[in-house]
Amino acid sequence: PSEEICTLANKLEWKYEMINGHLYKRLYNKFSCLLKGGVTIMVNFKEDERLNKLNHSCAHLMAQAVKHLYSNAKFWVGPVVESGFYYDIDLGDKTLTEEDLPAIEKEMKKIIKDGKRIVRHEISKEEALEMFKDDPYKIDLISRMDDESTTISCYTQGDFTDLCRGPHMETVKSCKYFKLLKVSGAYWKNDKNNKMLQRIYGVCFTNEEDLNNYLQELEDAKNRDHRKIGKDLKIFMTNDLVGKGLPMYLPNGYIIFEELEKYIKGKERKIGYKHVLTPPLGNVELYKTSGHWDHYKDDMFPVMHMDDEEYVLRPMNCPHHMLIYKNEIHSYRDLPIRIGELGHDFRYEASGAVCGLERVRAMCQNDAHLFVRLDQVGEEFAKVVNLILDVYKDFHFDNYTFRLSLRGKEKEKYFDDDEMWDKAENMLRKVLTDLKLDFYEAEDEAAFYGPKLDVQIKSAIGHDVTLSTCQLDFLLPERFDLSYIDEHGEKQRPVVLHRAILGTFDRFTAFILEETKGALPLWLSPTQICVIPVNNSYHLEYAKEVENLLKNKGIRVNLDDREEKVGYRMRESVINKIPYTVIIGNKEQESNTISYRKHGSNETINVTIEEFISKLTNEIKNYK
Ligand code: TSB
Ligand code: ZN
Repeated sequence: PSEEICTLANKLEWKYEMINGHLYKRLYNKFSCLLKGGVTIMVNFKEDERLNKLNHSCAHLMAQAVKHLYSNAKFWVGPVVESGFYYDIDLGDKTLTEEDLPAIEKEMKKIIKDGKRIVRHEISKEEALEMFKDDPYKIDLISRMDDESTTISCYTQGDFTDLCRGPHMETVKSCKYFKLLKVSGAYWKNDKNNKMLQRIYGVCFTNEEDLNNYLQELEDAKNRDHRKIGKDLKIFMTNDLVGKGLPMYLPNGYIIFEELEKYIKGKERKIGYKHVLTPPLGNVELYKTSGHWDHYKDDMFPVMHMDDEEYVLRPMNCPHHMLIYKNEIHSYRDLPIRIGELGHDFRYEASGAVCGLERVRAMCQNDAHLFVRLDQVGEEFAKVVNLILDVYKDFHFDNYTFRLSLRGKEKEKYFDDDEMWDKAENMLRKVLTDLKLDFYEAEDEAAFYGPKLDVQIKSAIGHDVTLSTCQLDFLLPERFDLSYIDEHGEKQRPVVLHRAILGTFDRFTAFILEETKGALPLWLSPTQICVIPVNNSYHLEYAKEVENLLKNKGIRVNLDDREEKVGYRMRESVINKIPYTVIIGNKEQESNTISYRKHGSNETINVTIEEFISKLTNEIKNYK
């Protein structure tokens, strides 16, 4: 990108782009900006030459320090990545841990202080082979360089020489503001049959402020990670004995699940959805009929053989819903028919991709299939988009983007019918344009049966994932031979919209935990109120009375009558992100009132119990 674009992009949170006469808007994030069709503009590390060079030099500096500490160290490659650098190192039998990093950092600082120049020199391939003859990794690299006449560059700083294309800073002194971040194992050449090397990650900046800001950002992301919050607040757990990607909701998590269920079903019922319950597995024939077998098998758990039949855990609920629609004859007047389900689905997600509640192998979708006439597609789609916006407003979400997900070039992944795809994609594009929605287009992100409107969000650790989705499908009605009777008594095919507003309860929970940093709104909080009697001998009875009054109103209360100091119990209530902490002491008891503190505030407010209850019920009702 031109310098102009970079400057602009840095200034704007949103990036605008004119493509085929349409204006696209895309949330701009600090490191990369995905425009359309996979064009990625990298700023910061990739675009800033100096930072690039600096991080590269810092990788060499780290390698030199490692060599000082571990004389048997052999080095593979040390590239600059989007946020810093890493180096893959063979340390024999030694497996590094994070505890080894401070010593390496210390040695790096010593080298910086020594302040050697970084000097480039060029040698022939033959000389290089001789120079690195004891280093199989370098020999591997050199051997793959073009031909005998290639000149190879090396960089030397003090007692350390590394093969490198460069460019580098002039002296190691420049690498003053660095930090080693983590270590991990990495197979040589990414092949699990090869030796596991030690990969050390680090980052380097031109000044202390940038480094500190970056480290603070990393720290914030770590604290916002739903896996940490989910553990701290006892929301879910995983255990390898159960299996990868199979989280278990603890009592607190199950309350969130139930509240979300009540919430979304209530909204859906109001606008004409009917909910059903269908089994989470089905005959393979069902998925052969739907097309999942041809296009989605790799994402499914393997077949179970039962008697003479074959069954699979379902990856989606659509086939079941198609048959529910087909169970009755429908008139054009009955449409749209909206069949919703909290459908339990199973997908064989790659083990490296599963992540807490964000990407699981057993999930529960907030799913629905809408059966509509062709002339109702636009209106029904608009209703789904409005429902999404309505829900996001209740949750105060505003960090998301709309993506029109289209078919990609790998045609075998998608149902093969060019005409159907063109029709669906054009129709969807028109619907979105008519809705004046800001969206960008992405190829190879469609479902196998049709294009989608996806709502993309960013997780704390930077994953770009889909939350809500609404999909246009001409295929499944065909495959299941669905019909309705039109006004002339003729059979017609309905169109299907697949949609999930919360996506899955799993991913939604992950997202809301990260958005709120665990401080959930009152209506969703597992424990809504913590009641603390100052002194059990005097105040316990009244505290219990308050507890019961709240409980009778359906409010989730925890009476903390442990023999601990008030300050300690209050702090714990804050750590557990409980929305309101109620303190009961002499004053409250005598005046028949309570004093409360709202999470995040230091103000203590004294009110009557009636006032408090009415405040709470009002807040709950309005999803505050
Ligand atoms: C909307 N048949 C449609 C349905 O009718 C469907 O299954 N669409 S989907 O494949 O896009 O999944 C729906 C939603 O589930 C996604 O938008 C996403 O929010 C969520 N989801 C998908 N895979 C996972 C997963 N592995 N873990 C958690 N949530 C997931
Ligand atoms: Zn579906």
